[in-house]
Amino acid sequence: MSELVAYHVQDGVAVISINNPPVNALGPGVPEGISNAITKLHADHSAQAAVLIGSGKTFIAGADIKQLALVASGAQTKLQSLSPLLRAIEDASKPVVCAIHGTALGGGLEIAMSCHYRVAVKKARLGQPEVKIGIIPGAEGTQRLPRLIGIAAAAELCATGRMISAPEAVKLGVLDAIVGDDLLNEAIRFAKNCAGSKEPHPKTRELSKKLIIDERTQEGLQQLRQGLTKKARGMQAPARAIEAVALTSHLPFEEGSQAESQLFQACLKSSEAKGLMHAFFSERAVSKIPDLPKDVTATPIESAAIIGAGTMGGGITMSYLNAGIPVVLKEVDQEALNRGLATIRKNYAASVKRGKFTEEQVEHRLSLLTPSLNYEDIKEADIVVEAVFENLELKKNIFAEIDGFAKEGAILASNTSTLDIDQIASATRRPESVIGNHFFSPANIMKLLEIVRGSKTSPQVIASSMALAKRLRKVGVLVGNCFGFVGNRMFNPYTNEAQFLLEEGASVAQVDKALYEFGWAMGPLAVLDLAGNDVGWRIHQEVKHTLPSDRRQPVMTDYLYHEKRWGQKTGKGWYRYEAGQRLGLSDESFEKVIRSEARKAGIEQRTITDEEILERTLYALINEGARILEEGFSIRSSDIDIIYIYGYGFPAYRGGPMHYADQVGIKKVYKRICELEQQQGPWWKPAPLLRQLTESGSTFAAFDHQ
Ligand code: 3H9
Repeated sequence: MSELVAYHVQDGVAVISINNPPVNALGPGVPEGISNAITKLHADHSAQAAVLIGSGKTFIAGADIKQLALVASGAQTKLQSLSPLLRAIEDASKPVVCAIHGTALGGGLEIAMSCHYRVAVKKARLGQPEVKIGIIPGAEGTQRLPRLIGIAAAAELCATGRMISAPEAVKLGVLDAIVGDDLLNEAIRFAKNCAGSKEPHPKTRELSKKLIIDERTQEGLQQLRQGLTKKARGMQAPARAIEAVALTSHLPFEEGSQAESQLFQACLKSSEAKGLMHAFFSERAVSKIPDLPKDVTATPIESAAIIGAGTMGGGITMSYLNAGIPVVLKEVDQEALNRGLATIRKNYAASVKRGKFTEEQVEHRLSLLTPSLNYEDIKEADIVVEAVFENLELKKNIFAEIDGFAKEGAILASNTSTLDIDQIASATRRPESVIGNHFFSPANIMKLLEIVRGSKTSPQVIASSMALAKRLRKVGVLVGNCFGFVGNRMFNPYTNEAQFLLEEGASVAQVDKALYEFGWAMGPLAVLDLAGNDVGWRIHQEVKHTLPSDRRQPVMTDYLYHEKRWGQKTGKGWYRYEAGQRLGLSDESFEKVIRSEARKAGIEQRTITDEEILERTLYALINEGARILEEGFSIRSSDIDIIYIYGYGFPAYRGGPMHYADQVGIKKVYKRICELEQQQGPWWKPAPLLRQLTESGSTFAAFDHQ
């Protein structure tokens, strides 16, 4: 028997346990091991039934995504089919009971559905999450699940990838029973009962209930498709998952499974699968910090103090409260404090209205909040987070104050989005405790947390911030201390280029539409209006004296500021906004001003294609990303991808800007940037790393693994 799958008989029942840590993925050897165990079961007179169970913390979390990624990238040509194994389990002469704890996902659920019965502990979760990595269930999941729970419910689960709890799974009909936490013994008892039954043991593939698309189902599928056009914009897999599930209404199991297999193969070869699988592994790679000593431990964070109750401070406070961490929220005066508290309450009330939280949950969260006007009150906090206006002197003053009150060992974090952490740390007597925790707005919603290490930040403070990010349900990415860190440093050339394209003849709507259709959550000009053009102007005032004189600057910056075209907050910016509306409308008169200002600046007007818009904005992003990488401000190119997916709305199915560059081809990107340097000017100088990768025929992915 393979070491990955063990077989022993306990109390007259064969226990087949899978032991492939950490998540019992169906890597090479696991399907074979289960198959051998089923063969053994046939001949084993000491066993009247079998229990299939996962060792460690979970049942099977699905096919091995590393292997899928090899096939998706073309590095491996064939993927072993699971169908023969599923048939072998289902046709076993003795009942097979699947015992689930942790998660049964993807191929794991498909194996579970080929067993005659399924039981699980209450905390188990089940699902077909394949669409989240750009594929559909490929081992009969789209054909078996509808046979258990009907077309409408199966389509929803396969198209959204939503995981369900064990109680929901019982209700839907995926599970036969929830059992106590002594899973193995409970499952053995269940299996013995089944073995004693005279009834034939159910085979999912032979079930045919609820396989008709009646009017109600039709409506449900229609609604599902509509929802996906918004939530899964630009993606193929969800629609293909629905298509595969719907086949059960008119194709017998065998034919349906073959059709599913073809759809699965098509998805597996898509750039969407490559992008999403890259994002899956990149998200998990961010926690690996090469120079962090192995023995460093994170300080547990049991209480926090937030300085500043503005938009960011309020959102950060909610993130902590949502994670069950008590917060002292400090402001300078009662009015500002009241305003901040009112916004927090308003946001929570909206969450209750949307059904995200119950009244009780909100009450509990608010009971963890202590408003304050005194630094005295931050004394007990394990972490103090400064979230005030983006001004270096102000932040330094505040850190000097914090230093006087915070307890020894407390983490002192700044939510600065651009400023120098070392300068901020220099205002304290303990720079080793100071770190950047850059949240993204709205901070209670956005998943990214840029964690900025200063030159003196201690390994323990870094490890603690990384652990804290997980607790706050954020993706924490460690970055270096350069102006704008990773995200905003790259965003600047990206949005500049968007503005240059306007100045050369594109319209506001054209630029945004091209990038929205590429898959970004919003176009760059709409983002500037959301963030506030006054904020951009202020940052520009701080840095303009440091910029090289030959660096092209957008011509509209001062105009936007002085005309109060600050964006959504003043009802006009790049777009105009109707009262209470967030959707920007084209503003013809303003477009004329752009044309005239551009002409005044001597900029020639011409027709701009969508292709040029995409190249110039995206390549500007990639070029800066390459520079950040070679300067060591990001550990991996894939960390940059995660920052852009979770912080800036870059489409996950394109894998992030650096993965996108690999997909386009580094050589092509480099060549075009060289041309742009000639046509546009020195700010397009290619990053040396791009040249180096081009010359060695390498990629960002390969650079990460050096
Ligand atoms: C599929 O099944 C297709 C089929 O229809 C048919 C095919 C023929 N493979 O997330 P964590 C690794 S498609 C390989 O930090 P958690 C992960 O990279 C698959 N590796 O833990 C990490 O490695 P490392 C459908 C995997 O407790 C480690 O395990 N299934 C896989 O927060 C821990 O992961 C899915 O899409 C995998 N399938 O969450 C499920 N899964 O330590 C994807 C995990 O080296 N997985 N790893 O960085 C998940 O959603 C979460 O990992 C899970 C655990 C909820 C299971």
